[in-house]
Amino acid sequence: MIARELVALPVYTDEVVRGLISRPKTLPCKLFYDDRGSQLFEEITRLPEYYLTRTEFEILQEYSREIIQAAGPPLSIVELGAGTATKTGTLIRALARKQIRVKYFPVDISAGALADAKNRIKKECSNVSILPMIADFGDGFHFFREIPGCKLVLYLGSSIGNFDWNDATAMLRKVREQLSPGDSLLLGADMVKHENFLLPAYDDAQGITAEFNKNILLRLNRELGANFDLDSFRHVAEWNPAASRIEIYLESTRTQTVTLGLARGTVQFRAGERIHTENSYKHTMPMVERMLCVSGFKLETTWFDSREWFGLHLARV
Ligand code: AVI
Repeated sequence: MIARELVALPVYTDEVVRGLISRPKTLPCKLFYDDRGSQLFEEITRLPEYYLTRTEFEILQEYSREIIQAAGPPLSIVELGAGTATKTGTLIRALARKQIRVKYFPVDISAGALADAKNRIKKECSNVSILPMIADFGDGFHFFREIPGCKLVLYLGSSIGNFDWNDATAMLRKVREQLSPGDSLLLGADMVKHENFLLPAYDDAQGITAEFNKNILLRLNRELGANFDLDSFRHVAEWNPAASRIEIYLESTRTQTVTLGLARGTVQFRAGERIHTENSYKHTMPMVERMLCVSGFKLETTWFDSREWFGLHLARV
């Protein structure tokens, strides 16, 4: 009898195969974020060209008191996709000036990121109870029910921009379903600006974004046993004004056949053929208002930086 070794396929295998046999070829951007990808994204947030993180942080530093006043304490802060909570300290401190006991609930899929978030906020803000929650947003937001009292839900970093319209509104609607009158949402959204500023943010001089993009292929080689030759793909970032989004691709520089290892198949590439790996939507105020309204929220106040490049939008249920 032949002993066969059973090998568990990564959970994303079907999605990857479907994406690579479709026209145009696609890969889901959630695959960016393994340990190396998360590290590269942290590096991106510090790049001179990547204005998003810095600009949002400036708005928070300038307006945290106003934001907290508008949200209306007493409340708890819940941060979706908190990551390592690099920007949240100022808001928490502003709330701590208004209310004796502050509870902060960072929510993320990564236990490692949550541990970092807890340590950071503990150092930056005294007298705050930090209650990390591991959750996959795909499973909904039922865990909100475990959080008593009024909530200010943060969804920062323009993470909403990586969802297409239907997925963004479906996600916000699920958040809305678990909130009650008095609760609010603070949504960070990157705004439309000239492509001379947008494109370098997604194609930086040091090539960190290119490495971040190619990390998907490295991950498929490692976890699926695929044999993508990283040197035969180049990083491409384009501004699509009609769709109001930056589009990220990996473009094959030659005709080639890639084997998908455990997924047991091959994929052919023509020279110049692309894999679409990410969209990053850039918003106008009508887009933000409509997105919130369709999801059951009403936009109340927006805080911008001086160039109006990034907006923090406070919405009520
Ligand atoms: C996480 N997200 C908001 C980033 C963005 O700007 O769309 C992901 C990213 N992709 C390339 N650079 C950064």
